[in-house]
Amino acid sequence: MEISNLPFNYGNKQIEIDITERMNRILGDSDAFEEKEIIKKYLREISDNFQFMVIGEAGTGKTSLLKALFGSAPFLSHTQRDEIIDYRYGDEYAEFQITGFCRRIFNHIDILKGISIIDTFGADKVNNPETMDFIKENVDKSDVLLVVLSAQNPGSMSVWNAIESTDPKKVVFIVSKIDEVPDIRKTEVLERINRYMGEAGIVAPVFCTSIVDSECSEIEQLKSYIDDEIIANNEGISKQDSNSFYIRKMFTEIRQSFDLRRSQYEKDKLIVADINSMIDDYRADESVRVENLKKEIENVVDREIEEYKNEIIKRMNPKRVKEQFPKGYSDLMDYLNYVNNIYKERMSKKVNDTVSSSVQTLMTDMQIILDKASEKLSGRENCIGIEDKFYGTIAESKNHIVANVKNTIDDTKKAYSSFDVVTKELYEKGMKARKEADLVVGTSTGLGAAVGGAGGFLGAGAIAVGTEGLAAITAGGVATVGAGAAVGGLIIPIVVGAIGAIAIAALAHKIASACADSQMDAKFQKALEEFEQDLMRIKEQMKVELTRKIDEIFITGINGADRVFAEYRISISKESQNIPKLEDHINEVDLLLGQLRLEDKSHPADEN
Ligand SMILES: Nc1nc2c(ncn2[C@@H]2O[C@H](COP(=O)(O)OP(=O)(O)O)[C@@H](O)[C@H]2O)c(=O)[nH]1
Ligand SMILES: [Mg+2]
Repeated sequence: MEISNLPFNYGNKQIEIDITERMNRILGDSDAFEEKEIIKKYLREISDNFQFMVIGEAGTGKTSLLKALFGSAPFLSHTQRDEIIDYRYGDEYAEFQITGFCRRIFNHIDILKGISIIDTFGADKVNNPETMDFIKENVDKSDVLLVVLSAQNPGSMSVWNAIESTDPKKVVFIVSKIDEVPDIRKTEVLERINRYMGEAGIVAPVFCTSIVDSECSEIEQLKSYIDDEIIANNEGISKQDSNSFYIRKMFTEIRQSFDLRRSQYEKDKLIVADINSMIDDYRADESVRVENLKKEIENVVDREIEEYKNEIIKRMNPKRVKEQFPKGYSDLMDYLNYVNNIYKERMSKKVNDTVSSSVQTLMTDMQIILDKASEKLSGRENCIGIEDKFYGTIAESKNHIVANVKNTIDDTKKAYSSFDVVTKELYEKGMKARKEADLVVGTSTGLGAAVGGAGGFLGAGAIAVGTEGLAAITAGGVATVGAGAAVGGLIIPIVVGAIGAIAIAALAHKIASACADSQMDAKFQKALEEFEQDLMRIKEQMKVELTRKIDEIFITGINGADRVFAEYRISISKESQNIPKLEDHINEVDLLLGQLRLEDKSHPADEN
């Protein structure tokens, strides 16, 4: 709403409410404690509405006068007899019963912003002291008091009583329905009013108005008087004008700080975008590499299982079995477990070597990204000083986040390189320990007997690096969560699915019983075929399990590295929401300040 369209010059008041509310929001996340308090105080002061009030006897044209002054929109003409209505601005229409005789009506009409218009019923109809007190209270409170007198009874006791002790500077008299009064009477009425004013000690102008005369010049004069003499000299409004001088000063300061904050945000946004795109590219490359790795692992499994199968089948010649395993089932079982064990180790090593060489590549690439990111963060310019009155704390917290991310990057890089060493060590240590265990058990109970039990199937355990690896690394000085998360993902043990245990037991059993059978050859053949089928099924399961695990390792690994930047990203993303909102408020305040009419009053702004 253009303030030039307002019926009176209280527009500054509306603008100042808008400015103060926006300044309150602008200061919201700033450090400026003192400024926040000042603005809150202004808000409290300004929320007192600038009050217009009309009083007079019933039927004298009070409501009609309000309509003539403000436009007809909100005013109810035929209200209940004894009712006072307080018209105000609201986001939507609403009504509240303030007392038994006063209703407050909120309308979503711009001209009502910041003001209150009180329309009263006839003062001559007031029949209880409570209502009169309420009227008098509001007469005192009002900033513009319109006293409507009829030509018939300009000396109305009830009206003059109600205004007797009020400040005359805000009072204006209106003789209504002047069109119905002959000219000779008019002079007499004015004389009488002057006399009453003298008696009441009030000096105020009198306007004779008619709402039926569309060109009534006295209505225009009345409006000018209200503007130029009453509103212009209103204390509250002058006070706000001086408040707005301070707001203007505050605004200039915060706008400078905000400009720095925005530049900082723009710079951070670029850094985040660069880091994100590096990681996105990396993810894309990585997914190709992971697919290849999975194929490679599948090939390893295919080849190893094929050789394992051939190794066993080659030996399972009916005649040789009898010679080589004279003790039958238990001998055969020991042998099968022995072969199984060898292949288990072999396959574990191959799978592990293949995966770990890929993990090395992953880490090398990740280190390059982390280096680049770190370089970008080191080159990050600090736009806002931590001593900034408004945004020092924000600057400090952002610097802290950046430093934190850089530290995490360093730790993660360290963890990556120590992972390189630890992996190999643990792998070898793990393998050695397992061999020794097998050997101890093997010598005491016959070759492979122990591994023929629950643990005796190919790849039962974790390959090389188990949870031990994670412990070793996290204990090895990786202080931050980010690093742990990044590296931890790479150390998830690969569990190769169980193969062979059941198949071997079945094979040994079938072959042992076939040896004692007349149809030995045929049974042998059938047992081998079934063994082969079991192996094929197990092989497929193993491939599924391994590829799933590989996905898991790499996804966790990348996500872990990605998380290193999370805090920084989140802070920039929050800022991406704050900046435009603040910018909007700042532009609005700028515009509103330009609309303030301060030219014809003296206030501190003039002194500068
Ligand atoms: N002729 C004439 N009638 C008026 C004028 N002002 C108000 N009226 C009429 O006087 C009656 C009472 O007016 P209203 O504004 O409701 O009076 P209120 O009771 O003081 O609010 C209505 O019929 C109006 O049309 C005026 O200036 N000239
Ligand atoms: Mg009325």
